[in-house]
Amino acid sequence: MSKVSVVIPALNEEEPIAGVVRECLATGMPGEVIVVDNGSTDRTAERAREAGASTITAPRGYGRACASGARAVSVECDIVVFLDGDGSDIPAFMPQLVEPIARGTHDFVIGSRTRGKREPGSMNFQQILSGRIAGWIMQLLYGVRYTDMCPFRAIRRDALAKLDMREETYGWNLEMQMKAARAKLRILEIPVNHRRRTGGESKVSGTMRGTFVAGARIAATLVRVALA
Ligand SMILES: Nc1nc2c(ncn2[C@@H]2O[C@H](COP(=O)(O)OP(=O)(O)OP(=O)(O)O)[C@@H](O)[C@H]2O)c(=O)[nH]1
Ligand SMILES: [Mg+2]
Repeated sequence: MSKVSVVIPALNEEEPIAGVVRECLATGMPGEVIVVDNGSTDRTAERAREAGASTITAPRGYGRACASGARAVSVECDIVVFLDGDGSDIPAFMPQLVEPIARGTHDFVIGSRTRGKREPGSMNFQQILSGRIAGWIMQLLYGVRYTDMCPFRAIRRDALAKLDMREETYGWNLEMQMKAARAKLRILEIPVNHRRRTGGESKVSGTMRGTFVAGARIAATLVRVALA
């Protein structure tokens, strides 16, 4: 039996976080759920613990949160699952992400929201388009097929450790996809449904500033990793 650890980056998500943790646990898959609190000023950590997660803190930055979570998993962990803390990813898809790795046929399984059913308003046009464009570029670079930069994904822990992840903010997700392809991991993309965040406020796609900062970081990551 593979041991699954779930890592959830969360910054000021006191409304949605408990539901996300409970839905993860309800799948029966995770041995642990780790919520990485990036210095929230609300009750995110408390709510996460009440729902059954353990919590750690990390400096600001999406990538720093994910990296800290990956370092904090138990020694028995074989598979690390990442998803957002805002309730937009649907934990019920976790078995579909984990099983190909547990069976030994794949090393990295990533969701695709653009191939799944999306609740209206859950992804904006820029997010859909940027995921597609990044996918086309990665196809040219590495011959892989990605249609999204979905945060909901599962990866073998030892494979992740070898990727030497560096991105500290919004480039993290794309960096993992590029490095997984470059390392010739056995990759599978599966459609996952997606919904609007279940409470709280958007930090990225919902604001002009967030969209611009994240977009610039993602573009810089694409160039940096491609040239490395
Ligand atoms: N911006 C930001 N988000 C973080 C950080 N650490 C963790 N997060 C989490 O990263 C996830 C993605 O952020 P969201 O605000 O949902 O961004 P988004 O998905 O583009 O926006 P929505 O459309 O509102 O879902 C959430 O779970 C945040 O709580 C951080 O340092 N900065
Ligand atoms: Mg979100």
